[in-house]
Amino acid sequence: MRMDPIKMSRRELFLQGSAAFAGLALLHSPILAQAFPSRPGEEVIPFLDQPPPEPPPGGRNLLKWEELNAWITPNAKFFRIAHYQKPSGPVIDAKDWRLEVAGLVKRPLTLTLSELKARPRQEVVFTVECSGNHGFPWFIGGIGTAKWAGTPLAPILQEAGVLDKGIEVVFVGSDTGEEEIRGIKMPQNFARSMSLADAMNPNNLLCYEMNGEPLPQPNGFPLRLIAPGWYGIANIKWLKRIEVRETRYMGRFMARDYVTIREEPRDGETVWVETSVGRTLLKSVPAKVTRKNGQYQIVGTAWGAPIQLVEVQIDGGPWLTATIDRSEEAEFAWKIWSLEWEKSSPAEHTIVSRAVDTAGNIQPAMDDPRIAKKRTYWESNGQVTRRIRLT
Ligand SMILES: Nc1nc2c(c(=O)[nH]1)N[C@H]1C(S)=C(S)[C@@H](COP(=O)(O)O)O[C@H]1N2
Ligand SMILES: [Mo]
Repeated sequence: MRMDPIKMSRRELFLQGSAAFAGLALLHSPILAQAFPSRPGEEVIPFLDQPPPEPPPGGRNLLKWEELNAWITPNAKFFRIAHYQKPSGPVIDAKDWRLEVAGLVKRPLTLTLSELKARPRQEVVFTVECSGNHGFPWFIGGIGTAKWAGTPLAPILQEAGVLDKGIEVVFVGSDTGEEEIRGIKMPQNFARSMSLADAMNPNNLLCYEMNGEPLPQPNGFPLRLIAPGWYGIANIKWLKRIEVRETRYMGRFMARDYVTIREEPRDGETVWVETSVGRTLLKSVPAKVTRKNGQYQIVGTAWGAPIQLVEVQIDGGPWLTATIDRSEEAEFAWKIWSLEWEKSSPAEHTIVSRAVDTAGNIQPAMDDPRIAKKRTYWESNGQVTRRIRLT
């Protein structure tokens, strides 16, 4: 399936246009303006609070929120996280590469990249957020939205024939590191698992394409898992083996790291709840403030759950309802929202947003016990406050 011509040209425009966003002043075309809440000739007012600069180049390539000008994040601007083989993971030659489907299956499979590409193709626009993206003080840019393409995972597991005792599916990356427990050092592959039921979800893709290009090396070339609705960590890159097991998988990034540890009150006592990072949570952020002819506009995004509405609070005032851009939407992608800032004044201001999902759940404030009683920073979907000075 190809994108319709209008979307195609718009996207190409964004890709080509990236040089124009080196500064914070934005150039706009009329086509771009209709796709995204931006006004030709507007100017971006940078926020006062900023994450620390990233060491260039080859770093994590974190999203600079003020540069957000499209629903889809171009590949060159997409963030990248590699825990082993830093900064950007293993470089793999597709010729020598195979995907193994092994473990508790009747018919183990070995698949080449061309065999995977010859299988039925499926696409999904999905916002990948690192679960470590917790707002200020320091990590806000571990997020991006891409159109991912690949072949569905479920039919491959079906073909391999999972045995009755197989309950867990482990996704093993080609990247390796060394882990040490009680003085014992062990070489490990980066890996995460899902229950068989979660792995069989028809949305899961063995993905080889990102925004119409082969998967870039830092994002997992030649193949990664795309698990729409899950935090970044579940989307294993540089995939080499899928293994069905009869026990829980307890590797570092499943059972020790990327584990949320929270205090919860139970009958007057504190219970410590530890959970492996899992599905995305309802979240929104103010992305940028723009000015045109003295008129200010706030633009932001909301994701992680089906969004009903987004509200914005300025300087602790009333919650104002933002307008959600309905021109480009997808189930697993962020929504773009905007708000005209009616009573702007030349002073320092705070801006905070909160999303409400279709079940009526409200994105928690930072002092909500669900956030405040969390001792690890993973899965922080609290409301993000930005500071700005208008002149
Ligand atoms: N093999 C492998 N897969 C991985 C990782 C990794 O270090 N190795 N990092 C994970 C994390 S923590 C995140 S947030 C996402 C980021 O995806 P991206 O680098 O394409 O943005 O990849 C996930 N998949
Ligand atoms: Mo992550």
